[in-house]
Parts: sequence; C-alpha cells; structure tokens
Amino acid sequence: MSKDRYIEAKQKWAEKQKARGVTARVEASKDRLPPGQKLTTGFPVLDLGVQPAIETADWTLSLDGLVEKPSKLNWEDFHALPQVEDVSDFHCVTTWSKYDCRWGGVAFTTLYELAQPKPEAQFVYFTSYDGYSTNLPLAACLDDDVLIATQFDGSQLEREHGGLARVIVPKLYAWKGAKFVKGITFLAEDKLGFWEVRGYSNTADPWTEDRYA
Ligand SMILES: Nc1nc2c(c(=O)[nH]1)N[C@H]1C(S)=C(S)[C@@H](COP(=O)(O)O)O[C@H]1N2
Ligand SMILES: [Mo]
Repeated sequence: MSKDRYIEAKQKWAEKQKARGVTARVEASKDRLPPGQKLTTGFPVLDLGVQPAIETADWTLSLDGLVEKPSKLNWEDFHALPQVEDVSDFHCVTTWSKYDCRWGGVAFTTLYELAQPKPEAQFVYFTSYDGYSTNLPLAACLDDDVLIATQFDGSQLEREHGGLARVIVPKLYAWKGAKFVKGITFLAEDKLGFWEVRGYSNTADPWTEDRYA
C-alpha cells in the first residue's frame, strides 16, 4: 500500500471507531492493562510506510525553539550524555499493549537541562525523519520515564522500531512517542502533530481510553 493510502486507511479507521462510540469507559480497569487493550507478546510495527535509513554519521537531533541553548547533537554528542535504562509498558491506540519494554537512551530531562527552555516554553513538538510529528505539553515530557531511546532490550534499536532514536512516553498512547526522531522544538503555544490533526486525541491517556478527539 502506498504511504498516502495507508494514512487514509488508518484515518478512516479512527473515524469509524469514533462514530461507533469507542470513547472513554465509565470505569478504567484497575490492573495493569488499560481498558480496551489486549496484551501482545510480539512487537507489532506501526509507521507511515517508510522506515528511513539514517547512518550514525549522518544522524543529528536538534533542540530548538524557545531555548537559551539551541543545539544540534550528533551521534557522539548524544552518547556522551548520561545514558539511562527504563522498563515500561507500551500501549498502542489500535488496542495492543506490550509489557516490560526495556529502553535505553537519554532522559528527556537531560536534554531539557542542556537546552534550557525559556519560561514561556510550555509545549514540545517532535519531528521525525519520516515526516512524522507529535506534540506534548512540556510537563508530560518531564516524567523520569520519558526517554529518547537508542536501545531496546540491551541492543541497538532496530530501524523498524524507530532507530536510530525514538521517543518513549510510557504513560500515554504510543503515537505520542516519535520514532526516527530528529528534532525537539520548545513552543509557547501547542502545535498539533501528525495524528493529532487527523482526529487522534491530544491528551492520549490510555487509562481513560482517550483515543480520539
Ligand atoms: N516517526 C514515527 N513515529 C511513530 C509512528 C510513525 O508512524 N512514525 N507511529 C506511532 C504509533 S501509532 C505507534 S503505536 C508507535 C509504534 O511503535 P512500534 O512500531 O515500535 O511498535 O510509534 C509511534 N511513533
Ligand atoms: Mo499506535
């Protein structure tokens, strides 16, 4: 399927789900699996039909927007930053969840300290090498489980899962984490990302089935 047709199909699916009344349940499940999700032991791949091949020599991550210290990190710069690991659960809006994903990389807070966002910066806009984008309130990015991951299960993150580097925001549906990330922009006003302009929720809380806006 071509990229455009794939996106169109996924968007139609979202509209259909919304029309069917797939909205927040009255009571969220109390256990580990958010309501409406099914546990998977595999690792499905979701993308826009392109998995850009970036060599480490060509990879950069820019930190820009309303920051005191804009920068463009290369692969070496990125690996000179403190590396952390975090194990978290992964919830995709298309109703699969995966437990115990072991991610390694740099904490968002490390990049925050490096870039020094100005007080008026309240939102973050992520861009990717495949043309994807997504957005978050800055506050949601400052949880210590939010990472820019380059490792999965102790090995280099595979391209199909967003390598060279992807963002992980475990508390929200996974579309809020940009695979193939190339830029992090700090903004005063919110700016909707790829799926957010196509009908996905802007808040994306799996525990309240906050799937579609
Ligand atoms: N760059 C980029 N990031 C993306 C996407 C994408 O299409 N492109 N899809 C999102 C969605 S909807 C999900 S569920 C996860 C999927 O990650 P996975 O392919 O590793 O399962 O990546 C998110 N980040
Ligand atoms: Mo997803």
